[in-house]
Amino acid sequence: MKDRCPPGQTLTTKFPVLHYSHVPAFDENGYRLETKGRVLRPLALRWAEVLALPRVERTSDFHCVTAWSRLDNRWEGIALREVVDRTGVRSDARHALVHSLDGYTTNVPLASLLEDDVLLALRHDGRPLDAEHGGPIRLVVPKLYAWKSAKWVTGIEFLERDRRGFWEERGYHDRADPWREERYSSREDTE
Ligand SMILES: Nc1nc2c(c(=O)[nH]1)N[C@H]1C(S)=C(S)[C@@H](COP(=O)(O)O)O[C@H]1N2
Ligand SMILES: [Mo]
Repeated sequence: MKDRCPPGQTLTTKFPVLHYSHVPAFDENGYRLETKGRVLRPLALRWAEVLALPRVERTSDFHCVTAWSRLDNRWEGIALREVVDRTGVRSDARHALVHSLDGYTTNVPLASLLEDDVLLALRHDGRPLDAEHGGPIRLVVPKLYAWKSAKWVTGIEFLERDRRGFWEERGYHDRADPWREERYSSREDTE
């Protein structure tokens, strides 16, 4: 297991809940999953259209910057790549800013979003995703610290230049690779 536990992390089988504010109310009728910015076809998918997208299943580890890691999470949902293909991301797009219902944002390099294990997850470990864990729809970016895995996702903005999100503006690292312990922005200067 050691090779799956990044430096400074402790394994847990629990699934702690962390967010900066409250669990937002989700309204199926008003919901839209939007893409904007450097795209050929901006999308505004209704909830029924989101549910009709092809599903994939991926098992991956989840590393929170508060030092717990939870192994072998079985996520089921829509491959982020599926959304990227449908919206047609322009060739000058390099970064993405993910937006959520609670006003949360987080930035992820486009290349990281295109990894095969990145999903808009609807189910976790065989059950519908709990609201407190981002249900009914959350991003999962397993290779980065969990604050990049935005809960209650409403949109993805594709950008030429990097733009920091909620925690990245408040002292967290821009990239957030747990294997390099990219926890705090103070480390960005020394790299
Ligand atoms: N929309 C939204 N997504 C969010 C957050 C948040 O406050 N709002 N917190 C992030 C943080 S800091 C962490 S550690 C993970 C925690 O996910 P969990 O509650 O499912 O364990 O969600 C991330 N996604
Ligand atoms: Mo976090």
